[in-house]
Amino acid sequence: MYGGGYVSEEQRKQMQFDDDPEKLAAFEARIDRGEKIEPQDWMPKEYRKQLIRMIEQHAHSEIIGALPEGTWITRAPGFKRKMAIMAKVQDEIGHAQLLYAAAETLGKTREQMLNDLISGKSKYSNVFNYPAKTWSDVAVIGFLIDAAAIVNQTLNAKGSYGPYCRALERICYEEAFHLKQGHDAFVSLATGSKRMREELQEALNRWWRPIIHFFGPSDKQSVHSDKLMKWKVKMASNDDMRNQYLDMYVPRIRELDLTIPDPELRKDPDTGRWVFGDPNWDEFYEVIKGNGPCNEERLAVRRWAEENGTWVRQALQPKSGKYITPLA
Ligand code: FAQ
Repeated sequence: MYGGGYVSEEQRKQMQFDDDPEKLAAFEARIDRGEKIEPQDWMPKEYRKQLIRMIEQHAHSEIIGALPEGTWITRAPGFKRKMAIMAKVQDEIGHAQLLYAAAETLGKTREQMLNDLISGKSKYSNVFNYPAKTWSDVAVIGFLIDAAAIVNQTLNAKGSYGPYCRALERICYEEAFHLKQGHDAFVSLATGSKRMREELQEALNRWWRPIIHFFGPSDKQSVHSDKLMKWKVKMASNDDMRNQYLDMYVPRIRELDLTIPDPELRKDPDTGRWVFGDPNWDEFYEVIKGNGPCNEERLAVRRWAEENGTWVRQALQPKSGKYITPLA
């Protein structure tokens, strides 16, 4: 089983011990009152570390997330869709900018974050390690993955860390637009010719499992949820977010007469929760460990960008000698 990033009981005690108990109590009281924590405020080491991890992974997901759709800018059907997907990809890079800036307020530089991405040390969302083989894949990403991101981000925008929440709020406005373009592309295919419907169904079959994985492992397997929810960084558990998403989007897929590729998927009338078939969590852990179908290809693009952008950063280098990162 996957063990990356696991915080042992020993480490956990050490982290608690390192923090002044009085300051910790005052900090937690502020969180309980719903106050925002700002960069200059005292915060436990573990809160800072967790926020850096999560915001950084989110930022990486945006720049890597631009790649599957980016390859479709020139191939999107028609001028309007080319324009829309180009604008969306540009927005995603902008989201990465906002998120890297929010993570920087916690003390990790952009250069360190990008190095950790390129070296494979940092994670990013599992879903972007799958290929966008057809235009239908782009429609699935634009509708169903953007929708999943919005469920997560709308909740977490009400969280405790000011800079992250403000970045999420802005990102959600833009993603609501992305969702409209994704939905429009998805519905056009679903209501199009027999061939278009078949292609969309095939794309849905490919993406359904990664989408279930998107919200993270089940609550029982989640490593960080308890602490993050206590400190209001995560405003709902992985299973609760996944359930909320299924509530909203299963009916919207089914009303288009498409088949969700999970015969066991049903809503339990007693619990009000969705029950689904085994989503193969081993596949999820392999993908986030770097062994998914496109991990190498995605990181190779970022390495290429780093290497080929060096001369630009050098040309822009101020006299102070401060290194200018690719996204600065
Ligand atoms: N992918 O203990 P938990 C987007 C890792 S933005 C990869 O449950 P946590 C926009 C996790 O890091 C998409 N790894 O973790 C867009 C941990 O490993 P670590 C990104 C995952 O943090 C749309 C381990 O598993 N969104 O899509 C994933 O409490 C369309 C144990 O898991 C965000 O990043 C995963 N899906 O909960 C762009 C939102 N799930 O670090 C282009 C912010 C879990 O110990 C086109 N992040 N892991 O080595 C979050 O809300 C949380 O971090 C979760 C995971 C919910 C993703």
